Amino acid sequence: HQTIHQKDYKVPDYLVDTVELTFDLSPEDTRVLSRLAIRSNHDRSNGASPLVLDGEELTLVSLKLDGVEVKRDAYRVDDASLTLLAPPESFVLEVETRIKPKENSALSGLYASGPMLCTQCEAEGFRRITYFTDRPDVMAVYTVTLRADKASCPVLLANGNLVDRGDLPDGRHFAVWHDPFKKPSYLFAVVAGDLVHIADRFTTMSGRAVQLEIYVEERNKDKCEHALRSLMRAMRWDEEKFGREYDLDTYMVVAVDDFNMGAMENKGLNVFNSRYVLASPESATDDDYEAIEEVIGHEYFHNWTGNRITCRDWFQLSLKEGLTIFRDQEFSADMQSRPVKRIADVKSLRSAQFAEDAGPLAHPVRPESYVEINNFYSMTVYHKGGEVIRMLQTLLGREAFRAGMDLYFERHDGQAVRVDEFVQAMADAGKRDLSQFMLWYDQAGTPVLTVSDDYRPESGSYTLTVTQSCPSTPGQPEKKPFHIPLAMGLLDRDGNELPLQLAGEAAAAGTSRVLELRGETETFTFAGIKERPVPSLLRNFSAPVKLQYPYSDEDLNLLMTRDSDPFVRWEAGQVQAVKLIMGLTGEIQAGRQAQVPESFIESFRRLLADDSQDRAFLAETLTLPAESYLAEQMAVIDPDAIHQARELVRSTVGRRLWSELTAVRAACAPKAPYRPDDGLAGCRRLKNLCLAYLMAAGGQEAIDACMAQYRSADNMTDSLGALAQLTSCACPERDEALASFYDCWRGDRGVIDKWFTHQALSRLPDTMDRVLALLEHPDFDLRNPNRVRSLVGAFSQGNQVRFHDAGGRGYRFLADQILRLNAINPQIAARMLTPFSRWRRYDAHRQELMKKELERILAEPGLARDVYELAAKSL
Ligand code: HT7
Ligand code: ZN
Repeated sequence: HQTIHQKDYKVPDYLVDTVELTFDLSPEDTRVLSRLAIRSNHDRSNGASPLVLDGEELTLVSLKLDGVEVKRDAYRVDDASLTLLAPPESFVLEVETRIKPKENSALSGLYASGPMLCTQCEAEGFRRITYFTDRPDVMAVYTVTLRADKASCPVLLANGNLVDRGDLPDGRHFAVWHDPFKKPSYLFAVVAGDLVHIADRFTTMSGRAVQLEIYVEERNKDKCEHALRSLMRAMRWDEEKFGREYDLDTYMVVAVDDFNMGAMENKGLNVFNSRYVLASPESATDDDYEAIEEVIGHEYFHNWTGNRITCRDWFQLSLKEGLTIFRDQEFSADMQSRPVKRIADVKSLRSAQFAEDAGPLAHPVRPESYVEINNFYSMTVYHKGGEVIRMLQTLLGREAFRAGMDLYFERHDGQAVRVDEFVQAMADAGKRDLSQFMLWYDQAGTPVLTVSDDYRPESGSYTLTVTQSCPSTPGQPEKKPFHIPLAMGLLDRDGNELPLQLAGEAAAAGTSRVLELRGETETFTFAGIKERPVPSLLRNFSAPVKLQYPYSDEDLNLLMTRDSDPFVRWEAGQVQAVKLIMGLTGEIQAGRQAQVPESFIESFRRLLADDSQDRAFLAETLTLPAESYLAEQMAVIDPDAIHQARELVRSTVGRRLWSELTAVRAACAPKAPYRPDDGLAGCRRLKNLCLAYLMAAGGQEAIDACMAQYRSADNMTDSLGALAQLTSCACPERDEALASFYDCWRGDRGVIDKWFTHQALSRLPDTMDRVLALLEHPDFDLRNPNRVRSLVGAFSQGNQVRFHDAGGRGYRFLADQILRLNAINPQIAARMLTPFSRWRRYDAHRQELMKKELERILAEPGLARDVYELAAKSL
């Protein structure tokens, strides 16, 4: 398998101005006629370069150049390309190919999903539809004619505007679509099938009417309203926050059940995984509603950050993905609670991206090389990439950042550019030198900030010394210091925020400021400090770094109760919880009696008694760090000891605070029938967290409370809140609830996914057997990515203690499924490999077992590029 390097980028030898495609659609056998207007883009003084068109899994039927059949000795075809040996300066190429959508289980290119045909072209799926220069810097104007059977395929959609439609002989019909915007092939899309839609109109800020349409299968028609409303909110938000207006007359979203990722931002025709469209009050949780709004927003925001301005090459993927993640995070923060959203984003970054950055698959936000680009749709490119954009906003301030965005749009609209062009626009607008900042794109690894301080009462000066370091990552043994924004404040012992005046400054500049770190070690001296302060560091998680400062318990309590920054308040609680659980883990490993200290229980008691706090924020504060995050804190991960220690804390809290938890739960009980937008999602979260602690305490009373909630729930959040607890309880009610849940929801794919997931997440020792049995369940289907994620993904990525069972059954199970998936859907197979990439972090015995499975995978003949790359790099 070949490695592609960023440094080898060359401008394309040929450009394509227009693409005319005609599809004769049928699931078994689709004919694709492509008419390309091509012109040379290279120096031809020494002769014409060959034109290499990418193509995979295609049957070539005919090839004409300017209307004349191309002679057999003038071109070459292999299983990855079609090469014209010496094409003229400018010409029209007509290529006819045939493809088999129904056999396409990789879900890349044109494939069948339920009663429809749809496409997925990012990153390199267009070449599975027709021969083309399938790279993002070749942008063309597309006209697409779709022909299909009218009865089975009444809806025919493609990008842009519908310009013609009509009937054909033999019960067929056609539609012609034209997209006036130049676009790269990865944004091409068609959808054809028996679909219905709901619609509304949106009037843009300049007064243009846009038709919004959500397409689904008939049975889902009443589940689209939330997606449509979310889209309208996203459109308005982008106008208000970034001055960006939608540019076509229609915006279509189609929900499909078989989809490799979350959704796809194809110009004017988004294709969505149905889990990010469909919602009804009975069947969707509060989290589902939030996720739909976020993903709908994300794909919409791509229209400017990704589509109007796209990537020059795939190494620049974070140009569109990091920026669009940042935009969707800001959108969600404005739609709900900003602090709670920030905490959720930081939690997921620290659990998953930090782990990626610390392992064998670590790569920079802008990778230097890849074997399979699909493997780089990673937490690093997306979420660390989003943090990099956020740091720019923190460094420049909101106003200059917005000016930088405007300048970027003004300079590069219609172009395929690099990350450098984006950062240059920011540098110019903010009048800043951002050359050192670019290291965030090109150096992998999570920097560690070690902070120490020194207070001098005699001079009233307080000095912070910050040292940064970054561990080696594959191919990058040494790192240069990063340019890091460190947002901070200082608190006196009563929790008052102190004015911040750096030595040499004439006056204090507020009580919160951003210190800029550039060198390996930096010192900052504050003047006029009357007593030793407590530093409030990394406010709002201003940089994706690990922070080390020797806080005392007293400092943490002060920050937790008094700091003005909600992130720091929450984080102070997490630091305490991590300290506690890691201590208990050590005791358990040493075979000593572990006990939760009284002070911890008391702090939870105080929190539960405080009804002034936002309920969702309180729920976050009372949630213990995830086992995956705790694992990251250990030199050698011991999943059993971590699990036992965390469970000990949960059960102690449950037992000792039984009445407080019961009271808070009762106070959160619903007073009116459920509505997803009733503003009580935080209440439901807190209530279900209390129930989880009660269940951790054990006993029939908790089980009865769980069953009562399960039976009486009028919404999925509460129903699952109870079911999730019952699945980890060795009691007859567990099977009763699971059976009743299945009977109630069989046929609803999204809900049955949850049924699989919660069984896979069960903490009970028989989980592996249950998962193996579920593999044989008639509803399990390895060809459906959501189902694979719901069982195989949930078990191996969300159930540390059972997956890492020292007997190695979890590992064998995962390797078996990866090998089966390799032949069906390599992208999904590769995604399932993540847990194995962390093998070095475990004890020698588990290392040996995981390594053996990786070797077994690598020995498989016909291993897909996707799986090969990750397995080989992991070893
Ligand atoms: N830009 C989209 C990426 C995507 C994708 C990538 C590889 C394989 C399948 C895929 N489906 C969608 C999604 C997004 O970030 O918006
Ligand atoms: Zn995206």
